[in-house]
Amino acid sequence: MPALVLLGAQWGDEGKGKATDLLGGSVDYVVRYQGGNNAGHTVVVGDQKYALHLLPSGILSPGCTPVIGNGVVVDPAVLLSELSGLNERGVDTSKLLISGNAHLITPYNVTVDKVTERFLGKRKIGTTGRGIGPTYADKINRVGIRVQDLYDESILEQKVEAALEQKNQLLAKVFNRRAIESGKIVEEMLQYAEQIKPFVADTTLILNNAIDEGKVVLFEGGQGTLLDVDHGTYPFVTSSNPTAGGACTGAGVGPTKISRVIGILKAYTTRVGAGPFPTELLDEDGEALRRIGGERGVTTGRDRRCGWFDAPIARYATRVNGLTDFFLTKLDVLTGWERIPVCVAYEIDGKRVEELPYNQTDFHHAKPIYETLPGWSEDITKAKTFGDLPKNAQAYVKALEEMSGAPISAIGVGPGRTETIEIN
Ligand code: 2SA
Ligand code: GDP
Ligand code: MG
Repeated sequence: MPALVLLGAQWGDEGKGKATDLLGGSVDYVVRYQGGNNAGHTVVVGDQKYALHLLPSGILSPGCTPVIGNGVVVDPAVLLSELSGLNERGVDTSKLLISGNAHLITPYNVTVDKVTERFLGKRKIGTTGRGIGPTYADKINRVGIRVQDLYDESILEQKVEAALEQKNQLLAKVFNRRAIESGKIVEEMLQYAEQIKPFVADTTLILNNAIDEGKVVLFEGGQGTLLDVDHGTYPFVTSSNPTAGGACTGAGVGPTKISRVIGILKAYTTRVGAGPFPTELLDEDGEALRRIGGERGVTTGRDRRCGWFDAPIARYATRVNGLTDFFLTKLDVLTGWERIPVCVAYEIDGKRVEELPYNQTDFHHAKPIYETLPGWSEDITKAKTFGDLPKNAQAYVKALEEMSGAPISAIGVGPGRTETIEIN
């Protein structure tokens, strides 16, 4: 199993951090391939809780080399503060590798993100305000600043000037804001350069060599399938490709090298930010899922929207990612419901639709068609094998597996490393 991808099958926050950490002991490299510090990956080790934003979750496994791939956008100030936060807690971060081709989030990208959201008003996306979208926009517009630019002052100056030329006009004319001085930005960026230098490497070469030598490389997705800029609920998406193909472009590894793609799937559904969400619950069930599941943004602290499990979403994730298997998470959160509705298809304009519609308007109109499964009341957090689960919990897992199009190979019954049932 030389290279595998682990990604979110829904709208993010499925428990990717825990799953990556769980595999961390048996992998040599954990690689982030997209997104940036918009991500919030929680890992609970014993009584210690870590919230990782930019760094790969594998950083907590001593034998593992964490890698920030070329597809990631890096806020250098956040990077350094996340590293020092971990160092203070005794975590060794010296093995970190960062691609010289990764793009940098600059202060003006953060400003543009926040100002744009304010400008959109009630049509806003609900971004994390971390400058993610504007940084990817600069990358695609070919005015981005890359990690390697920190080590050539004259190039850095030219690139920052070019990037600011249009932006300053936009900020002045549209948003009525003062121009941003390129000199100040360059000065700030250069402050970070020396501290980051030891980590900068040709990560594509290192990862390809590692795979060829039979080392195990895990690509850790941020956000989730439905937040993918191509395959998600556009425009209510993030500006990168969390789907499996993103691992290839975001790390420089060919698809023939990847043999397993794991979808992390929550036993119910959540999303944070704006956009369609057919099974969303605006009643006390939604409130209970939020409370019991602790559904609050790890980066922004926003309440997550909660709803029942949506099988067309899981099937879609299987399809667009070529999933080999699922890790089902947070099954314990559903303990105590007498009956649990599961969305099996949608009704759209009077017709039954089995698959996620590609048409945005249709998805906005989709009404869930539910099947209701019997619940369980027994505590399942101590379950170690599938057989330890109450019969109705077993039936719930089996029903989800049947509907989702790929086998479930692990089940989360609590946030801790050991609160996992592995199915062979
Ligand atoms: P952005 O900031 O441009 O990526 O926002 C665009 C949309 O992507 C959503 N998004 C997320 N959704 C779930 N979890 C994320 N990470 C944090 C967490 C979120 C938080 O783990 O809880 O703390 O709020 C994440 N990052 C981006 C975002 O909500 C927008 O809908
Ligand atoms: P990620 O972004 O996909 O890594 O997920 P988050 O960390 O944003 O949110 C998942 C939350 O669920 C975190 O608080 C985890 O500690 C927690 N978690 C993960 N797996 C389980 C599980 O099986 N049961 C419970 N109760 N909590 C879990
Ligand atoms: Mg998260």
